[in-house]
This record gives sequence, C-alpha cells and structure tokens, in this order.
Amino acid sequence: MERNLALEFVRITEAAALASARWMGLGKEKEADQAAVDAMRRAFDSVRIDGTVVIGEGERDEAPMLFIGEKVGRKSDDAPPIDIALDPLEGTTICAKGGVGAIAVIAVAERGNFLHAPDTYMDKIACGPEAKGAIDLDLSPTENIRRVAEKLGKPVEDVTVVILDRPRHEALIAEVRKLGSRIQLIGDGDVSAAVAAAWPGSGIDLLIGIGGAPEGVISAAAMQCLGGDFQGRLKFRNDEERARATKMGIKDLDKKFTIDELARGKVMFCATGVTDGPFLKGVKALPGRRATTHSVVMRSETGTIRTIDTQHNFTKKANV
Ligand code: VTB
Repeated sequence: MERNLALEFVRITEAAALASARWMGLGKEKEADQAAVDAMRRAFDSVRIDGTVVIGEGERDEAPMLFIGEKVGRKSDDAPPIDIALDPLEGTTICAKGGVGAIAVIAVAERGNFLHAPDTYMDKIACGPEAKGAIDLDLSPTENIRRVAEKLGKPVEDVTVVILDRPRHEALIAEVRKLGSRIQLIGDGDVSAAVAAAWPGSGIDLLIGIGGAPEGVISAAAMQCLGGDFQGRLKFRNDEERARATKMGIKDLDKKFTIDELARGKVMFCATGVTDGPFLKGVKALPGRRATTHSVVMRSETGTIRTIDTQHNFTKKANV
C-alpha cells in the first residue's frame, strides 16, 4: 500500500465528515448520510487509484453511488489496483442526534484481500494488541473477558466492555454484569467502539456483540493496523440473507472469520470524526467560515498511526 496515498485518503474522509457534520443534530439520518456519500464520491475523483468498492453503500440497484463493484478514482496506467471498504457516515443516527462516535471511514487493501461481506449482521469480538490471541468467538463472553483480563493483568471488574444497546444483547449484558465487568452501552457506531478497544487511553478493552457485517470488515482492517484482534461470524435473520451471502461467495455460512480472513495483507485505514468520539474529535465550526477536522490514518505494513488535525477555510475553498 503506497505511503503517499494515505494523505489522499484523509482528504476523502475529511470531505465526507465536513459535509455530514452540517447535519449534526438535525434529526435527518438520510440527509446526513447522503451528504457524506456525495462528498466522498466527489473527493474520490481526484485520487489517482484504480479502486473498486467491495464494501459500500449497498448493491448497485439500491445505491446510486459508492455501490459494491463501483470503480472509483482517477485512472491512469500506473494507478494501483486496490479494493476499498467504506462507510461515508458510520453512525447516521449518532450524527442525526448529535451523539458520540460518528465517523467517516475508508479502509483499503490490495485487490482481493477483504472479505466480501453481505449486508447482514455479524457477531463480533474485538480487543487491543495487549490481549491479542485471547479472544475466541467460540467461547462464552465470560471466558473471553477472563482471558482478556489475564492478558491485561487486571481483575475482570476492571475490564470495560462496549456493547450496542439492543434487545438482542439482553442475555449478553446480563452475563457481563453478573461477572462484574464494566459495560459501556452505546446507541450506535460499533466501528468506533472496535477501534477504541485498541486505542491507548480510550478506557475500552473489548467490544462484544452483534452489529453490521460490512462494518465488521472495516473494523478488522483497523485492528490490523493497530495490532489488535478481531473475530466475526455472520448472523442471518432469514433465508433471503443466507442466499445473499452465498451469492457473494461465502461458502460456509457458520464460519468463524479470523481477523486475517476479514482483512489481509497490507491494509490502510483512514477515518475522520464527525461527532466527538472515543478516539477522534468531531468537526468543529470556527468563526469566519472555517472548521477543524480530526483524522487518523494508519497502515498495517508499518504500524504507523498518524493523527491529523486540519483547519479548513471555506472562504478560500468552497468544497462543502
Ligand atoms: C447499528 C450501528 C452500527 O450496525 O447498530 C448497525 O450503530 C446494526 O444494528 O454501528 P441495528 O440494526 O440494531 O441498528 C452498525 O452499523 C455497524 O456494525
């Protein structure tokens, strides 16, 4: 993964974050998402890559832009062929409510290295580098937390687990409470939460629970760059979803995917905060038609984690 592409990708997530942040708190999920999609799509045109969206806004017939299979980038003979997993606004509801942890995100891999995940649910578990190897989706939450606690050298009571606040997680939440670990319930945004599990100083040790499968691949890419760990298993609600997964090339529908099976090889992850979150600050409007963004870009090849504070001046560059 070429080093100098990193800053190009930050400009794309910045554009999406700036556009969607305009909709913060306005209660309009769709509009916020559309603004991010439009801005991201536009920003791609200036980057010299031979990109294919493999995780995107949906299938071609349901997503007019950034659909799965769409070619993005400014093509040239030496443009590198890459696969792209993106979510222009991860946490649409968060943005619409002005909540915590909405981000604009892109993950990139060399062609063929992302799992082509269907738009279904995924059972996920994620932890940081210090606990890598301790998690296993086949074990109970209790066992996983105990193993992570041991690796981290602290009692289970000091382990903090992030869980999406959903009725489907009732038993999971009850089990973690019984064990005595700390829980952070979040309304949305489990990509931010997964990254937080590997982000020094976030106070979060583990993410457990069921969220979107495409976001699982994006989270796995982030964890590859951070040296953390991630596992996922697709969860289907009906036969139509199973058929969709089969159509996308998934052979074993019950398979437990390791981090390397979700995102392999040289991976890059890039995100910009839309609202304040556990590892990124949100877009801040400044006086005089200026704004700041806070982004991270990281590469698995080198392990470099680069955070970028940018000041945008719209009186000189009306990009949003
Ligand atoms: C949401 C969202 C997550 O999965 O939870 C969604 O907040 C699916 O869950 O960030 P629901 O259908 O219960 O809302 C994510 O989008 C990603 O995993």
